Amino acid sequence: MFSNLKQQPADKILALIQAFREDPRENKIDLGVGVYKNAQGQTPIMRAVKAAERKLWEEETTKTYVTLAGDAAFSDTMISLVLGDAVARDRVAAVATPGGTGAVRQAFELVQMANPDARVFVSDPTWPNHLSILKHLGIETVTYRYFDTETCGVDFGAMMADLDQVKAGDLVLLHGCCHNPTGANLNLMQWQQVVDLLNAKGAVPMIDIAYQGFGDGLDKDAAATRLVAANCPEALIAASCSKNFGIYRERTGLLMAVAQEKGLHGVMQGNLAYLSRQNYSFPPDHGGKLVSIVLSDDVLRADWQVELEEVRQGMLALREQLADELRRLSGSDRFGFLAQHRGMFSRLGASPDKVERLRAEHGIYMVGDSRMNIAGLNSRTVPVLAQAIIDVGI
Ligand code: PLP
Ligand code: TYF
Repeated sequence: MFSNLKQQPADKILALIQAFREDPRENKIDLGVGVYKNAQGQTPIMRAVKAAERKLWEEETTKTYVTLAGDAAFSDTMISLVLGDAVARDRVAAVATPGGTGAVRQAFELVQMANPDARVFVSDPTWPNHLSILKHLGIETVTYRYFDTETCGVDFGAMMADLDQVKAGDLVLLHGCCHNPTGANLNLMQWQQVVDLLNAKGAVPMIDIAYQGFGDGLDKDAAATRLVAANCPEALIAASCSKNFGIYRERTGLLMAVAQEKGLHGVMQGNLAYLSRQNYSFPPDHGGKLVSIVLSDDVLRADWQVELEEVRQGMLALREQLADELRRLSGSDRFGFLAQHRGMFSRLGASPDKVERLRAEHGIYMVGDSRMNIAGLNSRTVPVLAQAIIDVGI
């Protein structure tokens, strides 16, 4: 039986981790996988998360099963964090999932159950796992143009022209903030136009929000998601706690299904629980507990927000420094987009051979599509990267 299996293509982002590890050069720079790193290159446990862990260790009295939907305190605190008061709580069904990836996977499965003919529209480019999960599930995928390689911003005209092809019952996947891999995002007026178009067509939006707090701040980063949730008859939202709580390996995410129509809540909640049961029964609980403890304790929450804000400001400062350095070296503003992009990533718009030269000649690792993780830099390595970018002729 197993001899029928074919080798699967490796995840190009994860493969970079290994390649970087094996590189003996001391001054190598890792701008690959999307994990936050501080100036010392570490991914620390956030103070409030550590404190929540201590509290949980002291107070938790059982490890028995929770429910198929996970801990209600986790859902409630996360729904507030992501949606604020944009929609009434009784319009939102939610399940805890293994990471944001689990939420994405289960959202697609829910769509498949609700409408087997649904096509899923995804930005070109998007996070590669979106594409591979859709392919694995056998869901028809259509790309819409998104990134303008000239300006390194969003090609909004092309995006809207492509989204004009959506039909009633299709799903349109959008990144809530901090687009991965490009770093280029819509403004709120553009979001409103997308909402109006989808509503006119009868298509359903799905928001993947994995970087709330990494772009313009917790509320601003959630503004587009809230706009969609408040103004569309139906929406799916996949939220990840991996980055903004720094709990990557705890596998903590939440899938939310919003319907304005009264009476759908029960059936949606039941279907989400059903999907958990088909996949793994009960979702992981530890990470969700940490999140709900942090979010419902005023002192821990305030400390978490301070630390998250430091992370965000640190990445913004690196963006400014890199854009300044490149302005000086290139004598032009053609890299100004780096300071406009938001989140961990920016797509440089360089060809794969230039990305390869950065690795071979300078020991600088980024994804082949020229996506770099800004958090892999520090104030000392920014000038090194800037010089290398100029040297390889980007
Ligand atoms: N969606 C996007 C766009 C991401 O970049 C990520 C990765 O961090 C995720 C979802 C899910 O991450 P995780 O499953 O680690 O929570
Ligand atoms: O895009 C990234 O780098 C993060 C981390 O299969 C990641 O989202 C990368 C690949 C993957 C899972 C997570």
